[in-house]
Amino acid sequence: MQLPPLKTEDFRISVVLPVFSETDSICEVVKGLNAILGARILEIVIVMSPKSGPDTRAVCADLVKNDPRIRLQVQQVNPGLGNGVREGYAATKGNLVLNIDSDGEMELDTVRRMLEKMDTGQYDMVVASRWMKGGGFSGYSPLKYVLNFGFQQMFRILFWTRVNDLTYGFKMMRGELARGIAWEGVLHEIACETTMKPVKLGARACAVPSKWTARVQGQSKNTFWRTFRYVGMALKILCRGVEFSAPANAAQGDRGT
Ligand SMILES: Nc1nc2c(ncn2[C@@H]2O[C@H](COP(=O)(O)OP(=O)(O)OP(=O)(O)O)[C@@H](O)[C@H]2O)c(=O)[nH]1
Ligand SMILES: [Mg+2]
Repeated sequence: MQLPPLKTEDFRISVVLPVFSETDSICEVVKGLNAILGARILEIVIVMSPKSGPDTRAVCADLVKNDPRIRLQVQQVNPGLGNGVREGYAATKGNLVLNIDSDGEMELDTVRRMLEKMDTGQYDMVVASRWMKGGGFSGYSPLKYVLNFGFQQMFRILFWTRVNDLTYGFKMMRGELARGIAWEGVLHEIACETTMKPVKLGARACAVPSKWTARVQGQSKNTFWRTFRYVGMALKILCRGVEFSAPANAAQGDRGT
């Protein structure tokens, strides 16, 4: 596949920010992104779960009130982060889409490194990697750590990619990919799907180091058992390949090239 070149001065970034039970960390993420990306932010699409509590709702409403680029979307199809991210992607208009969690676990400085890679014009997707030198985990479950390591080793070979964090939902990709690929993940497996499908399509992908630090508020919904959904998704993509969402979008035109 080959996407048309995108010049640095033309970057218009849509941020997709899924929200479930967070409050303060949402504001910190928005503030941090504004400091790093500034005028390159076209929009911030907050996709809030319909099950979010009043505190979370109030924080989101406040953010929208204070910045016209921020939109609040209540997730239509529930449950699941996957449905939320898909609705967020579909609503974007930017030529770059940044996917970042609102729980404060993702290192904001990584976005600078993503931009540097995008600036080179050599990549369609830049993925944050906790497994690169300079990245890492702090406060991660030891069992999940071991399982995650094994997953990376196996699927990196099967997908034949240098991207060495295939399960992380923190990434920047071309808008054509975010809106053009038919995403299927319902729960947290969307995190690996959104890297594996572009890689499988032949998108030019690279990774940048990133530190993960366990949240200090709200609850993770990513239970141990959901880990196995990642394996199911990866195998499905390997066996069935990748489909496109709508005939009219740009990525479809690149199919097979
Ligand atoms: N819209 C929406 N957002 C969600 C949903 N579930 C989780 N989120 C958000 O998605 C992000 C990631 O969710 P977590 O449950 O922390 O999952 P995770 O970070 O992949 O998993 P951990 O490694 O355990 O932290 C957070 O910003 C949550 O607020 C959901 O059902 N709908
Ligand atoms: Mg989390």
